[in-house]
Amino acid sequence: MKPQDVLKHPTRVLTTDQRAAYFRDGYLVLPDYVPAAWLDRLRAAMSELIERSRGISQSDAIYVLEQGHSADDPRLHRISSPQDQHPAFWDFMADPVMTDLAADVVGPDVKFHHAKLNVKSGKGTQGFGWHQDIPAWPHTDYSPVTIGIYIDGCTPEQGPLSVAAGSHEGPTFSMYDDAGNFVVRIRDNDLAWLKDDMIRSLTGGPGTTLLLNCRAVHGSMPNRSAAARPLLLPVYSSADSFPYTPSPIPSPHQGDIVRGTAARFASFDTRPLEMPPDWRFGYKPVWAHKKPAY
Ligand SMILES: O=C(O)CCC(=O)C(=O)O
Repeated sequence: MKPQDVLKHPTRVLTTDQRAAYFRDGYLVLPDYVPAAWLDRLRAAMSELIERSRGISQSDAIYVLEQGHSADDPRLHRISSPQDQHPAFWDFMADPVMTDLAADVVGPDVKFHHAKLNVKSGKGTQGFGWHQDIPAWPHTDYSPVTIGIYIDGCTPEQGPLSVAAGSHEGPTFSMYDDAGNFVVRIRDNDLAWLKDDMIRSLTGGPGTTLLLNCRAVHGSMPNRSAAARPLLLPVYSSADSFPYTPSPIPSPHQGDIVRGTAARFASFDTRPLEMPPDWRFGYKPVWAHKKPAY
């Protein structure tokens, strides 16, 4: 669904000014949005998943390990599809606390696409270069929104997600490097337009929630503090927005209508988008994928 059609529906969670800011800037911050009872449940579930990671020594389809990870000192970059590893995460992602919020920016019929939990363990955990998300999972329009929840909050030292305000209205960029690797990073020579005064560094207390349009240019610095910086990142779209490639982070829940009803017709926004690698052949970290030959 396109923004002009979303705007015909009343908001439930956001004020009309907040929704207008999301469509203008491509992102929105809701300080302390997620209630403490949910945060406690999510924290407990995350601890269980981190405990399980003590048993592995190499990144796999679920865990992306950080340098120095060991059974004694679990260090994680990311947990992929946490909603498929612990029921608390799916309960949360399908709850109105999330789905009503998504509905305010994608329309009343809401579809789940995928999720990840960027744990970003403390002490030097790597950041993310400037990138856009939609080139990894193209949809028929640009309704998809990532809703980021800082489970424990995020300080400036912890590598907050940073976004270039208004960049969702600009072009989409290649996520391939010169050697044809899908590196999920915009090349330096495509970033001359990015000025310091456009960059918003999104910090906040526990439960602070970020809405990020799928075209918004964003990234984050390494986590230099001693504490981990877990950021839960479920992705939703309008029900009438359809992915046209397999997902790099697959889930049995992909395509679930978590609010409202399924769509009979697809919505199309034909602004161009470079194709991602072919994700059909099982999981490899995205950056290990090559550009298709064409
Ligand atoms: O977790 C972060 O700091 C950034 C996350 C991000 O940009 C992503 O996963 O696409």
